[in-house]
Amino acid sequence: MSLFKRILIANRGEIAVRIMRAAAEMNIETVAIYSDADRLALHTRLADYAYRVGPPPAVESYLNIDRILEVARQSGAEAIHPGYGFLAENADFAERVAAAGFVFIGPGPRAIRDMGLKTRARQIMKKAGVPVTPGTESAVQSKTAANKVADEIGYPVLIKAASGGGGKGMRLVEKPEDLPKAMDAAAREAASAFGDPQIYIEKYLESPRHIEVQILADHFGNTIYLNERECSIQRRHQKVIEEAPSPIITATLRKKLGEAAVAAAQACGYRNAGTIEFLFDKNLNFYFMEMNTRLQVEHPVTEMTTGIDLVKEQIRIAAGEKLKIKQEDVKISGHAMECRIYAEDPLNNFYPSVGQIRYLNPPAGPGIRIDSGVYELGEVNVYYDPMISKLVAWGNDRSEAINRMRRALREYHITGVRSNIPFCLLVMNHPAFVSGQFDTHFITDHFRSEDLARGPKELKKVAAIAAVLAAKCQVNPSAPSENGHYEISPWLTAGRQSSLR
Ligand code: MV4
Repeated sequence: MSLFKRILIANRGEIAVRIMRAAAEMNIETVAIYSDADRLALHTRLADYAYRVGPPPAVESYLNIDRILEVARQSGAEAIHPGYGFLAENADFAERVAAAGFVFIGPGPRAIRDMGLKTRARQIMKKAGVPVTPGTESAVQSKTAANKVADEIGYPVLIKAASGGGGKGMRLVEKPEDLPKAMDAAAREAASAFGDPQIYIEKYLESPRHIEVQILADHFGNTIYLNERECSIQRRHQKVIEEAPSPIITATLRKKLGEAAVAAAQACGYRNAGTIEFLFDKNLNFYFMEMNTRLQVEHPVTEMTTGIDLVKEQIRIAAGEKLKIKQEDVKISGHAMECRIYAEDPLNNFYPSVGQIRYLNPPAGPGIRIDSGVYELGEVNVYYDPMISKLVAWGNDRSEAINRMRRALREYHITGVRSNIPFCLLVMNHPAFVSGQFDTHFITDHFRSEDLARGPKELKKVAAIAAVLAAKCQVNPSAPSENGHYEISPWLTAGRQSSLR
């Protein structure tokens, strides 16, 4: 049994780089694809081979299936890793990759298709005995039928898009009078976002936590769970901070949850790496929400606490190897925390901030891992996701991981583009976050954009005063003093606890 000689990575940014690193350690050559906007990008530079696929818009480049398959043929790649986003959960792509004679490093098209249809996924999970939220297992066809179901399960209810995910086409309904209008709005939004107006109904859980389970399944019927990730800290359905393990999961609950995840994977004939997302209510009851049929952004926190390289496992499974890891080999070592670093301005409603990175000092040192897609003097462009890196901190326990993350966030200096680093620090210092007692409403409950913007306006005045003083005193913070010797500048020590002055 031999692994691949060369694989193509149908993605960009930090995840393309992450996949290349696994391949390089396995002595597998890598083929990058790049759009015109990414000619000088990190993933383009780090690959063994790089092929242009098209102009910047994703539909013409990273989503261009014909062109990607043509590059796969030209480059002599044997397998294709889709990463996340773009074509990762496109069943037609998985099918066409196989039909063209390449190995798709991911699940089969049937599992992708079944899990992509939320109603179908609910049917499969219910049948397999995996708990699902009360609601319908098929699309609601009429307002009469919807009224009946909503009355049975009780208000509030949530209308969701059958082909949805990620919160689009979702409507919360508090009382029966609001149901017809909400159904129309949800169907309209679903049709425009997913090309499918079908909707279904679920009982609404008021303040759930989002906890998901990583699984691995090989082609020989072996499926294992690699424990959970806590992903409740989200903003507009975008995860911001993830951690493993979840602060609320006990060993007994972990086993029950893990076994439910394995049952879910087996029920849809799953192969390769996948994630089952669950919602937890206040009483620690959990319900299947969705299955993500791909490698996820937050996979590093699982890697850092289990010691398992998920991308290498994906490649080995796709190459037809048997899983070497047994369930009893999966242990949890310490605690890992991930902050997604976005080129977004938290002072301006998290609006994307693009341009050249003029200066970059990423943190390092004990327990720190950075998966980054950028470099100093590189460009952050407008065409793709504004996430530029993932900062991961490992500690022996949650408290050490948080302290290490705080230290790393303070070390992380980026200029040229704004980032959410200061916001991540606010979360790391928030008592509700530190206590571990939070739910999916954490960011809306504790932060308002007016408040985020206010403090720094006052700081701007201080900065202006400092600039005037510096000019008046003709101070150059890095020049030697009159006697010609360099001294530790008061500009560097001002405001510090250290007494070095
Ligand atoms: C829910 C829910 C409450 N009850 N379903 C949000 C995205 C989509 N994947 C499903 N989502 C939710 N489904 C029921 N029955 C609350 C959410 C939800 C949410 C879930 C996870 C993380 C953040 C969230 C933010 C708002 C709503």
